[in-house]
Amino acid sequence: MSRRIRSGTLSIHRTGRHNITNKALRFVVIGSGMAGILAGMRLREAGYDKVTILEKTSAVGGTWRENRYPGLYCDVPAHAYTYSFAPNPNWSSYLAPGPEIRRYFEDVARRYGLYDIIRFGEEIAHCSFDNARWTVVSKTGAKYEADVVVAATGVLHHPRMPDIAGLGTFAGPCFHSARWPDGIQLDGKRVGIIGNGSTGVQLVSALAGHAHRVTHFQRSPQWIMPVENRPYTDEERRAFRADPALVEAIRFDKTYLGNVQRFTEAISDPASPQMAMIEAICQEHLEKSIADPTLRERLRPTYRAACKRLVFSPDYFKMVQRPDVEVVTMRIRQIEPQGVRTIDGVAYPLDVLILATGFHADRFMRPIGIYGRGGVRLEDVWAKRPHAYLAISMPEFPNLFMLNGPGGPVGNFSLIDIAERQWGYISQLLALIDRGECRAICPSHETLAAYEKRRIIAARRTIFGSGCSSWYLDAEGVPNTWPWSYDAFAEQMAKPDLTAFERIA
Ligand code: NA7
Repeated sequence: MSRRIRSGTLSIHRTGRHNITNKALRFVVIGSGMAGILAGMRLREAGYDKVTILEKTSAVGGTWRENRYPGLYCDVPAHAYTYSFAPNPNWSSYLAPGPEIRRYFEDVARRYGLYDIIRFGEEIAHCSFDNARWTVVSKTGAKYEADVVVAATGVLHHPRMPDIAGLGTFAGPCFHSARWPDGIQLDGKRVGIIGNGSTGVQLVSALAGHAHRVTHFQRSPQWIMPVENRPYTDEERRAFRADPALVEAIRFDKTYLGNVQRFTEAISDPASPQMAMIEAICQEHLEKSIADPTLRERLRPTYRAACKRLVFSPDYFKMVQRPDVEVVTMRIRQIEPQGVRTIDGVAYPLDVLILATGFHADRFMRPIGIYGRGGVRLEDVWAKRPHAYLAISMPEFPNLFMLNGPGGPVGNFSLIDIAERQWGYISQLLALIDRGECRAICPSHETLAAYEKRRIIAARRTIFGSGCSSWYLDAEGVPNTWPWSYDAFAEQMAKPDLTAFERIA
């Protein structure tokens, strides 16, 4: 992508610290997941004391609060999926389990005093911009006034229920993976899992050997990237606590960072040697791991590796070869009271049915009604596709900034790092408002139009656009992702091009 950094840009460290001059600025942060905690912490750290975080549920943690299924872990190394300002020497393993990550976010929120500024049970109904300020109204009827709104609402939080005939007729427990029922007992049960994204694959690994039988229904096979996971020993953790440099060494491990770089370069150039390497690893993993040639062919995707988000697993291929695990690749015809029937007429009797069928990734902060300058509705602006300048801001929605917004980098790397870099960018815009150079700021229409045009052209050429279905794609089949390299992203986030913005006095 072209460099659009010009003179007149501000220089600031990407942590987003600046010397504030206007403590009166009021902030509302929507959401207390990873990104909301980051924003809240950074704002408090900067010295703002009128910061409110609004959270629709009763706990922090976002996706790590919503997802509680057995076997949940983050496929980004734990020490890399950690805030730069809050290293955690106590991670139990190279890839951290979900509940531990949730506790980490709770702990960070506590350590930084964020519980004092979080209002739980406040689901936002609408936000409107008028007279250079935002009015945020929650479903409880509470009203918050803010100069700046930060939307930290996450991406994967609206469960996608599959459109399968008879779904409501199943006699046993049937639920989406992100709606795990308290206390459900699966040991000794016949468990069906529909969907083989990261969630379905993790579930199979966790339930195999505990359930009486696991039946994994796969509409399209997945490329599996092998990954090693291992627990850290007490001794290692003691060493991490004693010497932070050891944690840094893992966080900035050359192999890991090299993988991230290789991955993002591969995404943006499917013909690259980097992509060939990723494909070779996945293919070799399939060839070498699955002994039965028939099963191997059934597990072989017909699209390119990394077209869908790569599934990382240390043991999925081992698990599917167990006698008590069955992979069903025949299409599902219907769900019946006793189980699932495929189009060849075969019935699979089940006690429990888990829908690991993903999320509506295009919702972002919706269904919140967001009304910008002159009453412009976000819903209308995003009618074709959700979009934003550099994934952060939009014309007519001044002082509304998104973390992990549409078109941002998503993939097999740390979203915490992405959000921190985005915050570094946003904080430079805030510095202008803070110093009174303007009351509000948003990109111009020309800026966004030119940016989106370039982004869409590049996005179609990425591996995500190479011919498969996935949650990366928008309604027109365009990957709604950052289509350039990681370095290009880092460079863009380092300094805003202020000529791209309209300043409102
Ligand atoms: P994903 O990656 O969106 O996977 C959803 C899976 O569900 C995928 O295998 C789909 O098959 C399958 N699916 C969806 N609808 C149906 C129907 N109707 N019938 C059969 N199969 C269906 O969601 P995950 O929760 O696994 O992971 C989401 C992200 O969370 C992941 O990428 C990480 O970033 C963390 P398809 O491939 O469409 O044929």
